[in-house]
Amino acid sequence: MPPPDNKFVAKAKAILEANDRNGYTVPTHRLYPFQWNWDSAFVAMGFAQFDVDRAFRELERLVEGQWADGMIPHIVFHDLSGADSYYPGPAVWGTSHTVATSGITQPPVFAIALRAVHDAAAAVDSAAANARTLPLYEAALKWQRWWYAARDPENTGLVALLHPWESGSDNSPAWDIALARVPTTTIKPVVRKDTNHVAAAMRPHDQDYARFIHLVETYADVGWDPARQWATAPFKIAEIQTTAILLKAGEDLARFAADFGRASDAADLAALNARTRAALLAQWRPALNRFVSRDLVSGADVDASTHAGFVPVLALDLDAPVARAMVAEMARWSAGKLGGLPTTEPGTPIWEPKRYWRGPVWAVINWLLVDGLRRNAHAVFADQLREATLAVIETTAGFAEYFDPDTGEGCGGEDFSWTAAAYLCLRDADRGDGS
Ligand code: 2M8
Repeated sequence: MPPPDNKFVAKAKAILEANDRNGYTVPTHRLYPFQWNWDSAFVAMGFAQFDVDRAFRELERLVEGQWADGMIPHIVFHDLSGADSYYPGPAVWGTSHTVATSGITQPPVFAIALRAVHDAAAAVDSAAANARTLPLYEAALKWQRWWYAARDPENTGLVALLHPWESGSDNSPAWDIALARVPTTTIKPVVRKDTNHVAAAMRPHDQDYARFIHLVETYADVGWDPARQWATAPFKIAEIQTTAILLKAGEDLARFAADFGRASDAADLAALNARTRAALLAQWRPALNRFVSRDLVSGADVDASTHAGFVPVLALDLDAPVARAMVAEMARWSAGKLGGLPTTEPGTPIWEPKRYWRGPVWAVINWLLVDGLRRNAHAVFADQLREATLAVIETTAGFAEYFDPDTGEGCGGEDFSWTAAAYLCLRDADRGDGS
C-alpha cells in the first residue's frame, strides 16, 4: 500500500499539471520550454500514479516527433511561442520533420515508461490498456531497431552516442577527453540562453557549448543521415548508461511482444537483448568496481569516475560478488552526502558539486539505480537511496532540477517535472520490487 498523500505529493502533482502544455510536459518553465524525450518518459511514470490517461498522452505526444527511420528526437518543438528563451532552437538544428525537432536522440526510457503506464492502466481495464499501448509499443520497437541499426552498425551489442546531449548527462566529465578533440569553431555564432535563467557556475563552459554546436552543425551538414553521421562523427562513445537503459527497454518490449502474441518481434528482441547483455557485462572493470564506456575514436576505456558506471545494474542480473563490490563503491561515494548518489566521485579532481552533471545528484538517476538495486537483491541500499532522495526534496531542495550533495541545496531550474515524477514514484514503496 502506498503511504497516504502529504503536501509534497500535492505539490509534485501541481508541478506536473502546471508544466503541462496540452498533453506534453515541459521539464521546467523558460529554461526548457519544449518536450524533452527522456524527461517525458519519467513524467509519464509520474502521471501514471494518479492520471493514467494523461500518462499515455505524454508518450503519444512524444511519438508525434518520431522520424521515418524510427529515431525519437531528444526535443520536440511542438509550440514555438517560448522559443526565445531556449538555444539551440529549430533553425540551428535544421531538421525537416513535420513537427520541428532536434536531430539527436536521448536515453530510451520510453519503453520502460510504457510498461509502467500500461500496467497501471491494465489494473483497471486490461483490454483498453492493451489497445492504447499497441501503437506506442510499435513506435518503441521501431526506435529500438533504429538504435541497433544506426548506433551499432558493427553489431557489438553496445550503442554509441554521437553528441554528449544524447547521454542526458550532457556535461559529464566522461566526455572530456573525446570532446576535447571537437573543434570550438561554429558556422553561426553561439547564442546561449541557459545562463539567462541559471547561474553560469552551474552550467557548462562556453568552450563546451561551442563544441556542442560544432557537432550539431557537422551532422546538419550531412543531412542528419545516420550512416553519414556515423562516418563523419568526431565524437563517438559506446555508452553504458544508454545501453543499459536500452537493454531494460528491450526486456520490457520483449514482455509486450509475448503478451501481444508477436512471436517474430519476440525472437528479434531476445537476440538483441542477449547480445547487449553479454557486451554490457564485458564492460565491468573489477579494479574500478564500475562498468566503463568505450571511446570508439581512440578505442580507449572511458574511465572517468561518473555515476554511469553503476547504471548497468538496471538491466543486468549480476553475480553476487560483482553486485556487492558495486554497492560498496556507491556507498563510498554517497557516504556523508545528501540526496543520494553524486554524479561524480567526491573528492576527485573532476568533482564539482554544483555544476551540471559534474557532481550533483539527480533524482531520476537515483530512481534508475533504486530499480536496479532491487532487481539485484540490494533492497537495503536501494532504500537508502530512495529515502535520501525523498528527504532532500522534503527538507532543503524542493523540486529543483538537481541537488548539491554537500549542502542539499536545490540547483538549476525550479519546479522541475522529472523531480516531481521521481518523488511520486519513489514515495510508493511498493514500486519496482514486485511486491
Ligand atoms: C539538460 O539538457 C539540455 C539539452 O538537452 C540542456 O542543457 O539544454 C539535461 O539535463 C538533459 O538530461 C535533460 O533531458 C534536459 C531537460 O531536462 O536538460
